[in-house]
Amino acid sequence: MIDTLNHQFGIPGAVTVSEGNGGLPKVVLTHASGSSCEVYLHGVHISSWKTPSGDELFFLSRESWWQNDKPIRGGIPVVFPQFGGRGPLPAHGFARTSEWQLLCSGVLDNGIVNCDLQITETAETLAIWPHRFALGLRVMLDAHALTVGAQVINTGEQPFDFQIALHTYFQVADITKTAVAGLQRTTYIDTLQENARIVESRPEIRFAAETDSVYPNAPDALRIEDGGNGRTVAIDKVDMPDVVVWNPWIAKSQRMPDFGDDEYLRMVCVETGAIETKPVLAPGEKWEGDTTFTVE
Ligand code: TA6
Repeated sequence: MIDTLNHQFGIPGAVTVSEGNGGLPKVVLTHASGSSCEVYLHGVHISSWKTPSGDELFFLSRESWWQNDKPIRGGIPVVFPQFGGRGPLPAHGFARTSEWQLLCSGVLDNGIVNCDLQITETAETLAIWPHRFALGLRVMLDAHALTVGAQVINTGEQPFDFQIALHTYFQVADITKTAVAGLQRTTYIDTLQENARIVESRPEIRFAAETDSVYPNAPDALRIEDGGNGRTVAIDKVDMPDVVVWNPWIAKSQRMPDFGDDEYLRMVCVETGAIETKPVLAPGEKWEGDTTFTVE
């Protein structure tokens, strides 16, 4: 299969399809600057995003599973059609454990390297979520930026609502020297305090305990200050109203079998999507949203 995909979608020096961890197929995008990213067909999981000098910007657990019925721990798990345990489906829905189809790859005139992937309903998804849909993801790699665009189309006969998120794990040198900026004055839901609604008073969110906060209708421009690496990642979202900030800290890290006990020290999740405000699609309607990550 990999040779066939490479023949169909490979572009010398820009796009290759190869065997990744666990024998799972992955698409590797390489920009002329030297930046790169890796997208597993399993869960359309972007597992790596590197700067032109080869610095890894995404966190990937050393304990991650690499098997078809489990999500990959790190990078960008795609959450759809349910966020967390907010419904009857498996946590975070089925998109991140589905096998995605590679639709196209290319290099734009401006040098951006891109690929499009998609999943549609299957007998398995219809059995737990009775809706026909097309969920597309477009990955666009530039020298210092990565844009991930999501698209949901209702291809059935009945309206449906859904939740969707890019559950992005960022690698940081030291969580105690890391801050998330841009959420001040936003009211957030603290899932660790019985979903208390609290106005964010901090210009910079810092970490000294488990953090699991949902910011509905958050500002579209955020920043992760990775003080330990002397690096900033800017996050710019369009039509993804909500943000989640998460670090499992010590106890939860110890409860996650696919996450090292000490790995909370080197990661932070800043997630973008539509969670609190569920989009509703009538038959034939389309939802689109995207997030751009820029390393500075
Ligand atoms: O986005 C935060 C969160 O909902 C946390 O509550 C935690 O459960 C995390 O997602 C990871 O969920 P997972 O199902 O991937 O272990």
